[in-house]
Amino acid sequence: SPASADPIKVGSKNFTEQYILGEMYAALLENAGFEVERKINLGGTLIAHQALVNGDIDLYPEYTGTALSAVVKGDISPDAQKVYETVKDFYSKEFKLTWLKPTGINNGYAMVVRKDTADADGLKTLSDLSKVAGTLVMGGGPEFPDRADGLPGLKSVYGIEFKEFKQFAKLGLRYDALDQKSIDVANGYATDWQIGAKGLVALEDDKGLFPPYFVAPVVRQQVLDANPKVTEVLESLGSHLDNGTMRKLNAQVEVDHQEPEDVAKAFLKEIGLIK
Ligand code: PBE
Repeated sequence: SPASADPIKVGSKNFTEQYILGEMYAALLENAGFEVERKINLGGTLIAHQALVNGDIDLYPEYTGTALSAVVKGDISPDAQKVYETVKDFYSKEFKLTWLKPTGINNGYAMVVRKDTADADGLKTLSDLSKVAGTLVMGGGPEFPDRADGLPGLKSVYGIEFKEFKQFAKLGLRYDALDQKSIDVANGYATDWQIGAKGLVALEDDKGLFPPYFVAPVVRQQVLDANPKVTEVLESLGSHLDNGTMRKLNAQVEVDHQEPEDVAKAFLKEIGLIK
């Protein structure tokens, strides 16, 4: 039985995939006999990170490239292992936080356009986009204007400056706005079900602005020290998740309107990790 009587506080950021992953971590821990407190849907990256540093939560799912760009502010590399080691070392030294092993989900930004836009302007890559960006309206999330892997990176690496940037707190609304042609470009996420379902074109990052974004549980070291089993329990998820699987799970919540907790538990049962 667990060494610590304190509940383990599981957090997440504020979008569907995060709710599902947070619920998976919570269900795995409960299945292993730990008491869990859920603090799902905290807010954006820096809010979740601060909650972890403060001990308001004990763990949440984060993406290696996100930590590299938004927290570590390190040099972008296309090498997934190198990015992982960079953020893991930094978090350990700076915050006493431990990055457990990542899953197979690499959920990076996907700059997407409608097929008619791609056809009209011959767009395949972000370099192609740079030639017409001044005539296009972009829609993105609240973190995108400031993050190094957001608008500043598009400008410095590709010289991309849009006619206008519209901010959307809820990702789903960006896809509606693309449909309605009130925006021309959106910062999709690689695991969004909409990219395939709506026949959108994801532009190739031909100059390597974006790093890899593999997701892993980030956990307070103190909690791992008190509960050594937590590492094994959370890492059991590793090989079972990839982008295709995550897109399907995201659709079960956003299209089929199932609860993230139910989606998470049904998946864990299906792959035999919980009863
Ligand atoms: N991402 C894509 C975003 C969301 C998914 C990893 C770049 C992030 O949370 O940082």
